[in-house]
Amino acid sequence: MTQSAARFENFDFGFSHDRFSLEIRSKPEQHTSLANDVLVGLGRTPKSLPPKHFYDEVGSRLFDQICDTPEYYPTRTEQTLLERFADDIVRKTQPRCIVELGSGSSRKISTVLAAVERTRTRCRYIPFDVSHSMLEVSSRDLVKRFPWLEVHAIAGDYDRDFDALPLSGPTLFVFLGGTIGNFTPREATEFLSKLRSHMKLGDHLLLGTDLVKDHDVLNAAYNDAAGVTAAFNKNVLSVINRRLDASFDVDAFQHVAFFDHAQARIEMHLESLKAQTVQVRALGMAVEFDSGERILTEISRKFTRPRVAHMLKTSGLRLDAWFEASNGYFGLSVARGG
Ligand code: AVJ
Repeated sequence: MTQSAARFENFDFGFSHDRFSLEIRSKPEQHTSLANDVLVGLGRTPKSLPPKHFYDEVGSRLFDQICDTPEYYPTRTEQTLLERFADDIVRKTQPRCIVELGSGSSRKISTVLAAVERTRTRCRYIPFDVSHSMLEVSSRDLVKRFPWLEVHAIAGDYDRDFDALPLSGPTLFVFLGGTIGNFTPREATEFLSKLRSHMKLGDHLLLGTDLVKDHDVLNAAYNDAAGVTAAFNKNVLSVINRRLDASFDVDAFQHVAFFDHAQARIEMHLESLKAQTVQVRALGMAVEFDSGERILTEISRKFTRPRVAHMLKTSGLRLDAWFEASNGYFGLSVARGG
Protein backbone atom coordinates (compact mmCIF):
# COMPACT_ATOMS: atom_id res chain seq x y z
CA MET A 1 0.00 0.00 0.00
CA THR A 2 1.15 3.52 -0.71
CA GLN A 3 1.11 6.19 1.96
CA SER A 4 -2.09 7.67 0.69
CA ALA A 5 -3.64 4.23 0.55
CA ALA A 6 -2.86 3.64 4.21
CA ARG A 7 -4.86 6.68 5.18
CA PHE A 8 -7.90 5.26 3.45
CA GLU A 9 -7.92 1.74 4.72
CA ASN A 10 -11.69 1.83 5.17
CA PHE A 11 -11.99 1.81 1.39
CA ASP A 12 -11.24 -0.96 -1.04
CA PHE A 13 -8.14 -0.59 -3.09
CA GLY A 14 -8.39 -1.95 -6.56
CA PHE A 15 -4.82 -1.22 -7.48
CA SER A 16 -1.80 0.50 -6.04
CA HIS A 17 1.76 1.03 -7.25
CA ASP A 18 4.50 3.62 -7.15
CA ARG A 19 2.76 6.76 -8.29
CA PHE A 20 -0.69 5.43 -9.13
CA SER A 21 -3.42 4.04 -6.91
CA LEU A 22 -7.02 3.25 -7.69
CA GLU A 23 -9.49 3.54 -4.87
CA ILE A 24 -12.87 1.89 -5.29
CA ARG A 25 -15.60 3.74 -3.44
CA SER A 26 -18.49 1.98 -5.09
CA LYS A 27 -18.79 -0.89 -7.49
CA PRO A 28 -20.23 -0.17 -10.94
CA GLU A 29 -23.41 -2.12 -10.12
CA GLN A 30 -24.04 -0.10 -6.95
CA HIS A 31 -23.03 3.43 -7.56
CA THR A 32 -25.69 4.45 -10.00
CA SER A 33 -28.81 3.08 -8.28
CA LEU A 34 -30.23 2.25 -11.70
CA ALA A 35 -33.07 0.16 -10.25
CA ASN A 36 -34.40 3.03 -8.20
CA ASP A 37 -34.06 5.52 -11.05
CA VAL A 38 -35.98 3.19 -13.41
CA LEU A 39 -38.65 2.48 -10.83
CA VAL A 40 -39.24 6.17 -10.19
CA GLY A 41 -38.44 7.64 -13.60
CA LEU A 42 -40.40 5.18 -15.74
CA GLY A 43 -43.17 4.80 -13.18
CA ARG A 44 -44.45 8.33 -13.64
CA THR A 45 -45.63 10.69 -16.37
CA PRO A 46 -43.81 12.32 -18.05
CA LYS A 47 -41.17 9.57 -18.02
CA SER A 48 -37.53 10.43 -17.42
CA LEU A 49 -34.15 8.85 -16.67
CA PRO A 50 -31.04 10.54 -15.28
CA PRO A 51 -28.21 10.84 -17.84
CA LYS A 52 -25.55 9.17 -15.69
CA HIS A 53 -26.75 5.74 -16.83
CA PHE A 54 -25.54 6.41 -20.38
CA TYR A 55 -21.95 5.72 -19.40
CA ASP A 56 -21.37 1.98 -19.36
CA GLU A 57 -18.38 0.76 -21.40
CA VAL A 58 -20.29 1.03 -24.69
CA GLY A 59 -21.83 4.38 -23.78
CA SER A 60 -18.48 5.86 -22.73
CA ARG A 61 -17.02 4.80 -26.05
CA LEU A 62 -19.98 6.30 -27.92
CA PHE A 63 -19.53 9.54 -26.03
CA ASP A 64 -15.89 9.70 -27.11
CA GLN A 65 -17.12 9.17 -30.68
CA ILE A 66 -19.63 12.02 -30.30
CA CYS A 67 -16.72 14.29 -29.40
CA ASP A 68 -15.13 13.44 -32.74
CA THR A 69 -18.22 14.25 -34.86
CA PRO A 70 -17.96 17.50 -36.84
CA GLU A 71 -21.19 18.79 -35.26
CA TYR A 72 -20.25 18.36 -31.60
CA TYR A 73 -18.18 21.50 -30.96
CA PRO A 74 -18.00 21.61 -27.08
CA THR A 75 -15.10 19.20 -26.56
CA ARG A 76 -12.77 20.67 -29.14
CA THR A 77 -13.71 24.26 -28.27
CA GLU A 78 -12.98 23.64 -24.60
CA GLN A 79 -9.72 21.89 -25.49
CA THR A 80 -8.62 24.92 -27.54
CA LEU A 81 -9.48 27.19 -24.61
CA LEU A 82 -7.44 25.05 -22.24
CA GLU A 83 -4.48 25.07 -24.60
CA ARG A 84 -4.60 28.83 -24.82
CA PHE A 85 -5.20 29.60 -21.14
CA ALA A 86 -3.83 26.69 -19.08
CA ASP A 87 -0.73 28.70 -18.14
CA ASP A 88 -2.87 31.61 -16.93
CA ILE A 89 -5.14 29.26 -14.99
CA VAL A 90 -2.22 27.48 -13.32
CA ARG A 91 -0.43 30.75 -12.50
CA LYS A 92 -3.61 32.06 -10.95
CA THR A 93 -4.53 28.98 -8.92
CA GLN A 94 -1.08 27.44 -8.17
CA PRO A 95 -2.49 23.98 -7.48
CA ARG A 96 -0.63 21.28 -5.57
CA CYS A 97 -3.57 19.02 -6.05
CA ILE A 98 -6.04 18.72 -8.93
CA VAL A 99 -9.36 16.92 -8.42
CA GLU A 100 -11.28 16.21 -11.61
CA LEU A 101 -14.95 15.26 -11.37
CA GLY A 102 -16.10 13.00 -14.18
CA SER A 103 -12.61 12.72 -15.61
CA GLY A 104 -13.57 10.30 -18.37
CA SER A 105 -10.58 9.63 -20.56
CA SER A 106 -8.58 12.44 -18.87
CA ARG A 107 -7.70 13.85 -22.28
CA LYS A 108 -8.14 17.49 -21.31
CA ILE A 109 -6.32 17.37 -18.00
CA SER A 110 -2.95 16.64 -19.59
CA THR A 111 -3.09 20.17 -21.03
CA VAL A 112 -3.41 21.53 -17.48
CA LEU A 113 -0.72 19.17 -16.19
CA ALA A 114 1.67 20.29 -18.92
CA ALA A 115 1.14 23.87 -17.71
CA VAL A 116 1.88 22.76 -14.12
CA GLU A 117 5.06 21.14 -15.40
CA ARG A 118 6.15 24.43 -17.00
CA THR A 119 5.97 26.16 -13.60
CA ARG A 120 8.46 23.56 -12.28
CA THR A 121 6.15 22.57 -9.45
CA ARG A 122 4.51 19.24 -8.84
CA CYS A 123 1.02 18.25 -8.01
CA ARG A 124 -1.13 15.28 -7.28
CA TYR A 125 -3.97 14.38 -9.63
CA ILE A 126 -7.19 12.86 -8.29
CA PRO A 127 -9.49 11.78 -11.12
CA PHE A 128 -12.99 10.80 -10.03
CA ASP A 129 -15.11 8.72 -12.37
CA VAL A 130 -17.56 5.82 -12.51
CA SER A 131 -15.53 3.91 -15.07
CA HIS A 132 -12.78 1.78 -13.48
CA SER A 133 -11.26 0.77 -16.78
CA MET A 134 -11.11 4.33 -18.07
CA LEU A 135 -9.44 5.45 -14.82
CA GLU A 136 -6.88 2.70 -15.01
CA VAL A 137 -5.94 3.26 -18.64
CA SER A 138 -5.73 7.05 -18.40
CA SER A 139 -3.89 7.07 -15.06
CA ARG A 140 -1.21 4.69 -16.33
CA ASP A 141 -0.79 6.89 -19.36
CA LEU A 142 -0.48 10.06 -17.27
CA VAL A 143 2.15 8.79 -14.81
CA LYS A 144 4.18 7.63 -17.80
CA ARG A 145 3.87 11.02 -19.48
CA PHE A 146 4.57 13.08 -16.36
CA PRO A 147 7.37 11.40 -14.37
CA TRP A 148 6.75 13.63 -11.35
CA LEU A 149 2.99 13.08 -11.18
CA GLU A 150 1.20 11.13 -8.47
CA VAL A 151 -2.28 9.89 -9.41
CA HIS A 152 -4.84 8.78 -6.87
CA ALA A 153 -7.82 7.66 -8.91
CA ILE A 154 -11.23 7.23 -7.31
CA ALA A 155 -13.90 5.02 -8.85
CA GLY A 156 -17.29 6.16 -7.66
CA ASP A 157 -20.18 8.54 -8.10
CA TYR A 158 -18.79 12.04 -7.55
CA ASP A 159 -22.28 13.22 -6.74
CA ARG A 160 -22.46 10.77 -3.82
CA ASP A 161 -19.08 9.37 -2.74
CA PHE A 162 -17.42 12.76 -2.58
CA ASP A 163 -15.80 12.72 0.85
CA ALA A 164 -12.40 12.46 2.52
CA LEU A 165 -10.37 13.09 -0.59
CA PRO A 166 -6.59 12.76 -0.11
CA LEU A 167 -6.00 16.48 -0.69
CA SER A 168 -2.61 18.10 -0.19
CA GLY A 169 -2.24 21.87 -0.43
CA PRO A 170 -4.02 24.37 -2.67
CA THR A 171 -6.53 22.36 -4.67
CA LEU A 172 -7.98 23.01 -8.08
CA PHE A 173 -11.32 21.27 -8.53
CA VAL A 174 -12.03 20.70 -12.20
CA PHE A 175 -15.45 20.07 -13.72
CA LEU A 176 -15.24 20.25 -17.50
CA GLY A 177 -17.21 19.47 -20.62
CA GLY A 178 -20.27 21.49 -19.69
CA THR A 179 -21.57 18.59 -17.60
CA ILE A 180 -22.88 21.07 -14.99
CA GLY A 181 -25.56 21.65 -17.67
CA ASN A 182 -26.97 18.18 -16.98
CA PHE A 183 -28.26 19.52 -13.67
CA THR A 184 -31.40 21.62 -13.24
CA PRO A 185 -30.70 25.07 -11.75
CA ARG A 186 -31.59 23.78 -8.30
CA GLU A 187 -29.48 20.61 -8.62
CA ALA A 188 -26.54 22.62 -9.94
CA THR A 189 -26.65 24.96 -6.93
CA GLU A 190 -26.91 21.99 -4.57
CA PHE A 191 -23.96 20.29 -6.23
CA LEU A 192 -21.76 23.40 -6.33
CA SER A 193 -22.65 24.29 -2.72
CA LYS A 194 -21.54 20.82 -1.65
CA LEU A 195 -18.33 21.24 -3.60
CA ARG A 196 -17.89 24.67 -2.02
CA SER A 197 -18.14 23.12 1.45
CA HIS A 198 -15.04 21.04 0.63
CA MET A 199 -13.05 24.07 -0.54
CA LYS A 200 -10.50 25.77 1.70
CA LEU A 201 -8.89 29.18 1.38
CA GLY A 202 -6.65 29.10 -1.68
CA ASP A 203 -8.68 26.40 -3.44
CA HIS A 204 -10.33 27.06 -6.79
CA LEU A 205 -12.87 25.59 -9.16
CA LEU A 206 -12.28 25.39 -12.91
CA LEU A 207 -15.70 25.02 -14.52
CA GLY A 208 -16.57 24.46 -18.19
CA THR A 209 -19.93 25.70 -19.44
CA ASP A 210 -21.46 25.48 -22.89
CA LEU A 211 -22.95 28.79 -24.01
CA VAL A 212 -26.18 29.86 -25.71
CA LYS A 213 -25.62 30.30 -29.44
CA ASP A 214 -27.26 29.95 -32.86
CA HIS A 215 -30.04 27.35 -32.52
CA ASP A 216 -29.01 25.50 -35.68
CA VAL A 217 -25.52 24.97 -34.26
CA LEU A 218 -26.98 23.71 -30.97
CA ASN A 219 -29.51 21.42 -32.62
CA ALA A 220 -26.92 19.95 -34.99
CA ALA A 221 -24.55 19.17 -32.09
CA TYR A 222 -27.16 16.82 -30.63
CA ASN A 223 -28.36 15.42 -33.97
CA ASP A 224 -25.13 14.47 -35.73
CA ALA A 225 -25.55 13.17 -39.25
CA ALA A 226 -23.72 9.91 -38.53
CA GLY A 227 -26.25 9.06 -35.82
CA VAL A 228 -23.70 8.61 -33.01
CA THR A 229 -25.73 10.71 -30.57
CA ALA A 230 -28.84 8.67 -31.44
CA ALA A 231 -26.94 5.44 -30.68
CA PHE A 232 -25.62 6.97 -27.44
CA ASN A 233 -29.15 7.93 -26.40
CA LYS A 234 -30.65 4.53 -27.24
CA ASN A 235 -27.80 2.72 -25.47
CA VAL A 236 -29.41 3.55 -22.14
CA LEU A 237 -32.18 1.10 -23.06
CA SER A 238 -29.59 -1.65 -23.62
CA VAL A 239 -28.10 -0.81 -20.23
CA ILE A 240 -31.53 -1.33 -18.62
CA ASN A 241 -32.09 -4.54 -20.61
CA ARG A 242 -28.82 -6.01 -19.43
CA ARG A 243 -28.75 -4.84 -15.84
CA LEU A 244 -32.43 -5.15 -15.00
CA ASP A 245 -33.40 -7.97 -17.36
CA ALA A 246 -35.75 -5.69 -19.30
CA SER A 247 -37.30 -6.23 -22.76
CA PHE A 248 -36.77 -2.89 -24.51
CA ASP A 249 -36.78 -3.20 -28.30
CA VAL A 250 -34.20 -0.50 -28.98
CA ASP A 251 -35.43 -0.12 -32.58
CA ALA A 252 -38.94 0.72 -31.37
CA PHE A 253 -37.67 4.07 -30.04
CA GLN A 254 -36.25 7.06 -31.83
CA HIS A 255 -33.79 9.71 -30.78
CA VAL A 256 -35.27 13.22 -30.38
CA ALA A 257 -33.14 16.21 -29.37
CA PHE A 258 -33.90 19.93 -29.62
CA PHE A 259 -32.97 23.27 -28.07
CA ASP A 260 -35.68 24.70 -25.83
CA HIS A 261 -35.16 28.44 -25.92
CA ALA A 262 -37.36 29.22 -22.90
CA GLN A 263 -35.26 27.06 -20.58
CA ALA A 264 -32.01 27.57 -22.50
CA ARG A 265 -31.41 23.86 -22.67
CA ILE A 266 -31.09 20.96 -25.03
CA GLU A 267 -33.61 18.25 -24.23
CA MET A 268 -32.86 14.73 -25.33
CA HIS A 269 -35.67 12.19 -25.45
CA LEU A 270 -36.38 8.64 -26.55
CA GLU A 271 -39.71 8.53 -28.37
CA SER A 272 -41.76 5.34 -28.58
CA LEU A 273 -42.59 4.57 -32.22
CA LYS A 274 -45.69 2.57 -31.24
CA ALA A 275 -47.93 1.69 -28.34
CA GLN A 276 -46.02 -0.97 -26.42
CA THR A 277 -45.45 -2.56 -23.04
CA VAL A 278 -41.93 -3.20 -21.79
CA GLN A 279 -41.16 -5.67 -19.01
CA VAL A 280 -38.48 -4.80 -16.46
CA ARG A 281 -38.24 -8.29 -14.96
CA ALA A 282 -35.76 -7.54 -12.17
CA LEU A 283 -38.26 -5.04 -10.79
CA GLY A 284 -41.43 -6.96 -11.63
CA MET A 285 -42.46 -3.85 -13.50
CA ALA A 286 -44.45 -3.40 -16.71
CA VAL A 287 -43.96 -0.04 -18.40
CA GLU A 288 -46.59 1.08 -20.88
CA PHE A 289 -45.89 3.49 -23.71
CA ASP A 290 -48.36 5.32 -25.93
CA SER A 291 -47.30 5.81 -29.51
CA GLY A 292 -45.18 9.01 -29.57
CA GLU A 293 -44.66 9.02 -25.81
CA ARG A 294 -41.22 10.21 -24.74
CA ILE A 295 -38.67 9.51 -22.04
CA LEU A 296 -36.62 12.60 -21.14
CA THR A 297 -33.08 11.18 -20.96
CA GLU A 298 -30.96 14.31 -20.65
CA ILE A 299 -31.03 18.05 -20.29
CA SER A 300 -27.95 20.01 -21.31
CA ARG A 301 -28.24 23.62 -20.23
CA LYS A 302 -26.55 26.41 -22.14
CA PHE A 303 -25.31 29.46 -20.26
CA THR A 304 -24.29 33.08 -20.59
CA ARG A 305 -21.50 34.61 -18.55
CA PRO A 306 -23.97 36.43 -16.21
CA ARG A 307 -25.89 33.16 -15.68
CA VAL A 308 -22.69 31.38 -14.72
CA ALA A 309 -21.70 34.19 -12.34
CA HIS A 310 -25.18 34.01 -10.79
CA MET A 311 -25.08 30.23 -10.42
CA LEU A 312 -21.68 30.43 -8.73
CA LYS A 313 -22.82 33.22 -6.43
CA THR A 314 -25.92 31.31 -5.28
CA SER A 315 -23.58 28.41 -4.46
CA GLY A 316 -21.27 30.51 -2.28
CA LEU A 317 -18.62 30.84 -4.98
CA ARG A 318 -17.22 33.88 -6.77
CA LEU A 319 -16.30 34.16 -10.41
CA ASP A 320 -12.63 35.11 -10.46
CA ALA A 321 -11.70 34.76 -14.12
CA TRP A 322 -13.58 34.05 -17.32
CA PHE A 323 -12.13 32.64 -20.53
CA GLU A 324 -14.37 32.51 -23.58
CA ALA A 325 -13.84 31.05 -27.04
CA SER A 326 -13.53 33.73 -29.72
CA ASN A 327 -16.70 32.42 -31.41
CA GLY A 328 -18.54 32.62 -28.07
CA TYR A 329 -19.30 28.90 -28.12
CA PHE A 330 -17.90 27.86 -24.73
CA GLY A 331 -16.74 29.42 -21.45
CA LEU A 332 -14.25 28.45 -18.76
CA SER A 333 -14.60 29.93 -15.28
CA VAL A 334 -12.18 30.06 -12.42
CA ALA A 335 -14.04 30.51 -9.13
CA ARG A 336 -13.15 30.61 -5.48
CA GLY A 337 -15.10 30.31 -2.27
CA GLY A 338 -17.00 33.44 -1.10
C1 AVJ B 1 -21.01 15.11 -21.29
C2 AVJ B 1 -22.98 16.05 -20.40
C3 AVJ B 1 -21.36 17.47 -21.42
O1 AVJ B 1 -24.45 17.50 -22.43
O2 AVJ B 1 -23.31 17.81 -24.24
C4 AVJ B 1 -23.39 14.76 -25.65
C5 AVJ B 1 -23.40 14.71 -23.05
N1 AVJ B 1 -25.22 14.20 -24.68
N2 AVJ B 1 -24.31 14.51 -26.59
C6 AVJ B 1 -23.54 17.19 -23.21
C7 AVJ B 1 -23.99 14.57 -24.44
C8 AVJ B 1 -25.40 14.17 -26.03
C9 AVJ B 1 -22.65 15.99 -22.85
N3 AVJ B 1 -22.02 16.14 -21.51
